[in-house]
Amino acid sequence: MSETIFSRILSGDIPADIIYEDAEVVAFRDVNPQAPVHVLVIPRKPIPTLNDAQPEDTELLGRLFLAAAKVAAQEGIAESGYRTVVNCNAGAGQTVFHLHLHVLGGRPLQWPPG
Ligand code: DGP
Repeated sequence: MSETIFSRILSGDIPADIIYEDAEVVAFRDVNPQAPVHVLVIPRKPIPTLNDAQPEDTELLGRLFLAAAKVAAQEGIAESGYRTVVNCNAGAGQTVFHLHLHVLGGRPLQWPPG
């Protein structure tokens, strides 16, 4: 798989404000935040898009969501509310082709998203 900005964050080549990590996933603040809290939760495993996730990734996908909830609690937005988003492919706005879960909160969020 080709290198991405996120694989370079995982390897330590590029700095990031990492706020949570474990054996499978890493969470860091988005460089271009769209809300007061905007964190990206990524698997250490390089899966380009959600379309590339396989049945053997089922537990890993669950871990991403559990990490997102942990991050939300850590950031104090669990009760007020937050949104998790996965953009899949360019038409949905995906720009970094290493699967990631956006965690957004800290302000009222509109629905539907743009
Ligand atoms: P997406 O559009 O769903 O592929 O989201 C990619 C996000 O990644 C976007 O919100 C900006 C963020 N991003 C891009 N480059 C960097 C970086 O070098 N560091 C950090 N922390 N975030 C980045």
